[in-house]
Amino acid sequence: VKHPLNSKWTLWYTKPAVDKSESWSDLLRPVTTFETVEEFWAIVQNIPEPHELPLKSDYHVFRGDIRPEWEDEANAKGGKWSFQLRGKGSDIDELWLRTLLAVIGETIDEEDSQINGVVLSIRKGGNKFALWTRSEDEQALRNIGAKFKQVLKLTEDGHLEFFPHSSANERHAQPTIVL
Ligand code: M7G
Repeated sequence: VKHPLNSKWTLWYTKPAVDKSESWSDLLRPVTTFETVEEFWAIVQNIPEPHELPLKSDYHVFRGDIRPEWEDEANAKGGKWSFQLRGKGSDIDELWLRTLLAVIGETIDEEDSQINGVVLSIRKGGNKFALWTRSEDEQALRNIGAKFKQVLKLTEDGHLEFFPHSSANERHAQPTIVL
């Protein structure tokens, strides 16, 4: 018996650039699609864990046909809740799995799905987790942010930041909400 998820999801991978001529769209590729719990676990068991990924790579898990890009019409009016893991001590593999389960299990926003996808970015300055949302509705975002903090086991305030995609190209974009 297979246990269907609420949505179909696609895992995308951004590979690190080897030289500067490679653009964002050269590096981003869909890897696989899943729509049941069983398919999800089969994928998780067969892909590198976050701690094995190279610097400057990303995993993206997005709903249905939504591309993990600001330009996709589902993302255009939304933004992301972003958390940067600083220092050692946190288990990135565990936090990523907890985040994925919360997203595909739809436990973060139970009513209408504000969440389009989730991104893990492997970066020198600290790995990042980002939850991409459909809109900028502040109350909905605060509710989602509070749940995301629980998933990431964040006990203090000030570590979760919301950035609208409309500011994605600004050099010194400031978060519009901090939790
Ligand atoms: P990032 O991974 O969001 O930031 O974007 P970080 O590396 O500082 O952690 C890195 C670069 O990838 C951006 O400056 C863009 O050139 C490109 N890029 C990232 N995203 C998410 C997009 C996107 O959605 N659309 C386009 N066109 N480029 C993107």
